[in-house]
Amino acid sequence: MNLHSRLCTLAILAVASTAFAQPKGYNYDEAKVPPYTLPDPLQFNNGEMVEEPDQWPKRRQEILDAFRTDVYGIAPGQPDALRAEIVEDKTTALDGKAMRKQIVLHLKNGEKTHSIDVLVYLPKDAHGPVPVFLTLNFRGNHTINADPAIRLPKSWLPSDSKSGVVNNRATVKGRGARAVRWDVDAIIARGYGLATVYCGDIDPDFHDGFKNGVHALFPNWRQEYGKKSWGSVAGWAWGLSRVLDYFERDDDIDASRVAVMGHSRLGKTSLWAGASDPRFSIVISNDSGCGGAALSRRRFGETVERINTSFPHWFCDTFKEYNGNEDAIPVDQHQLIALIAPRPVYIASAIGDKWADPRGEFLSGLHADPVYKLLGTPGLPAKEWPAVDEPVQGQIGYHVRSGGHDVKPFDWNAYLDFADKHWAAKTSN
Ligand code: GTR
Repeated sequence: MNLHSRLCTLAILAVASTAFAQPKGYNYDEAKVPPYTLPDPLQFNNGEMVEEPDQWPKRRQEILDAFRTDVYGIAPGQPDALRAEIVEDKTTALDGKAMRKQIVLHLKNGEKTHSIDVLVYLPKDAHGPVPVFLTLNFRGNHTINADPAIRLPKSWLPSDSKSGVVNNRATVKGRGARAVRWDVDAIIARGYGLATVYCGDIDPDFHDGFKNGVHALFPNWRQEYGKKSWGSVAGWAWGLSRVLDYFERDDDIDASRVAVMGHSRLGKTSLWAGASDPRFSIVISNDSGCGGAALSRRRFGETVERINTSFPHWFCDTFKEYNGNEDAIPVDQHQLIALIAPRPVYIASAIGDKWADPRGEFLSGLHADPVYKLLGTPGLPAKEWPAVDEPVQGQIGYHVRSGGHDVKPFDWNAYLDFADKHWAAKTSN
């Protein structure tokens, strides 16, 4: 095991052991949340207020710029070239219920190249372009379903014997290892597609000084932007946007109806992807926690200092300046939700996942609601934290599920209901 894998394993063990008990030095007591004042999403940096919807784009840009420079880091635009190699085109799969497509996206910038494997399932009887859930996975496309035809990733994987990883490489033993989190049958049965990419195919999840993965396509970027340069979350989000670039050219996929969904660190990523790329039609974060939907100023569960220490590569280096000083961050995470407005956004929590601060995740939605209302949408149809297992679904959706840090059929069912509601409304427009 190399040093990186060992550090990752230690970090994972540390978090696993704290999933249900209050870790030393971290607050799980609501009464001990310190008083805090959130920055107002509707107040310009010069103190003036946004009064009318047409003033929002200007204020939105201020918030977006702050997240770029102080939280996730500044990412480049499109690379010079993106070529799609269709490795498999609509082969019958999943007992005849679906068609499988596998695509390798070849990215080129200057002399640098990088490739990303995309797996897509579409409903068998689809006529015309299909709306799709696009989501990153933690351990390789082949882990989301036991389907033996899914290509194994060639890129680095963190040590994980349960997912069949040997010497940081995927093996066939990993097939279907994480299928329990992927309700592919339910997605297909509702007439939607599922597309997935292994996050490490975009950027390996360890700290190498922001050099490998898609960062390598832009070798001078870090020199130019320094501590404001993109971290891994921004790299993963950038990769999702490139997949969307490809979807815009694929006649089987309705690129105007793509829901970006992610769990945990990949839920932080789906929020940033949706905030930074307005082409995503619906944005879904599952148990995203600190640096995702949870308010940083509450300092409940995982804190800014802790996340920046355990995972120094996820955010930009500027974010580290707010370790132990959350009140000084120019933004808080409710403004990340507001950046997605007026598009539908769904925030999901789990009651046992205290590390991710479920109440703080709800409060982000609540404090983004004024922006959604200003823009003429119903916003979040709840003023109080909803009861466990009772989803509320307006333009902002929310639920707190029973159980712990995970993705369950309950979560998928809520996302599918949310998509039905919003995409059906769109079709009838
Ligand atoms: C934990 C981290 C969380 C969450 C989680 C995950 O170690 O503290 O912020 O992102 O990892 O991604 O599984």
